[in-house]
Amino acid sequence: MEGSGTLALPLDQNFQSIALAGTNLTATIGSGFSVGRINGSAAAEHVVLDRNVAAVALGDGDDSLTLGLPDQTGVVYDGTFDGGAGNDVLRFASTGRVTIGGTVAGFVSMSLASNELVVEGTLDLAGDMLTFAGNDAQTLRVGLTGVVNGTIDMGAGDDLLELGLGATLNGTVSGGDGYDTDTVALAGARTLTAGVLPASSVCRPRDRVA
Ligand SMILES: [Ca+2]
Repeated sequence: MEGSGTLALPLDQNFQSIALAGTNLTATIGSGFSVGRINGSAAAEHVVLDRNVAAVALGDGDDSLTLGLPDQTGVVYDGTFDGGAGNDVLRFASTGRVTIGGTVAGFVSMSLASNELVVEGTLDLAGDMLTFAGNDAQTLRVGLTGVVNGTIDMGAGDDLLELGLGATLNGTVSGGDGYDTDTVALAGARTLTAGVLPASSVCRPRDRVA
């Protein structure tokens, strides 16, 4: 799809792939159909999807991706969502808890309508720098299979970072402004690399298992 403007696409068939060349896309996928992948170009593309897809790669340019609908809850995004180079923005519109089950990388800003994000897949790749938008208190919960790379700033507000059993924190997570708390669930010995947690935070080990 080429040209400027926004294409509103209520799906009435499955698409293996949609290629955008500077065109914005608002796709209503619904429950009966699927989209394999959406590829952007070097130009800026703004994509709005009502649900999970297998893969989105927006390429260069200052792109944005909005996922979900406000009334959704407990949504798991198990696709691969790549903002590519540029100042790319990711928005999760659901007011209920959102879980990353796949991979999210290449975005510089993320906004969470629910203020709560669970990572069971991978958030960011090495070298990514991601800031949580908004001033509300936000929770980042890294679960059993969750991996967080890159440099993450949770922004303003009294934020909470929870590292569950088995969670992998390779990068750094900063609480930003506010009174921030990190909760680390421990089962036996646990070593965190120096500097991965914000210096201003309070670390409260819990769920300690002998
Ligand atoms: Ca692009």
